[in-house]
Amino acid sequence: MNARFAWCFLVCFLLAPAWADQSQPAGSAPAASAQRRPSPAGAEVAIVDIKDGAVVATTFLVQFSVTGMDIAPAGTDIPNTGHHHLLIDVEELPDPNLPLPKNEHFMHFGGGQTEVELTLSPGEHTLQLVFADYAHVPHNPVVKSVPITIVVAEDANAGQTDRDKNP
Ligand SMILES: [Cu+2]
Repeated sequence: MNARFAWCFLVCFLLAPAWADQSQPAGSAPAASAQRRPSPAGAEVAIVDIKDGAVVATTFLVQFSVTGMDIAPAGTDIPNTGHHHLLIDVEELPDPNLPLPKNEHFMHFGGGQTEVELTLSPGEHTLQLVFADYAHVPHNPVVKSVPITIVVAEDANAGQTDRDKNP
């Protein structure tokens, strides 16, 4: 009786720390949703000076703003910070519990950049900003802009918005 109790006690005592260790982030990532960084109420990102329906040249400048949070480069885990992502022709946001993909539809600005000179094919395109943390995972709740549709004109000079880049 006592021996059995002691055995049980020993097993529990030895195994408990092992289970506890598995819940630490050191190993493979557990439930990613628990890891998402919070965003403060009222945090916003926006595309500056390009309105929904705007006609732009094939090469044009897109500038990003963020309010209520600060920019930190990817890999730097500071509360209330993140970096911009420009989503091009993405109809539906991917699972916010996972890092944003990296491809021609998901541009990362992990260096903390706040603008990009884009070159797109003529026709309609959608643009949307999503802010994400040091590990490219969107905050909770997700800080994103309303998607806008732009029309890239055939004529490189048509609709030039900010600067005249084609002398
Ligand atoms: Cu990123």
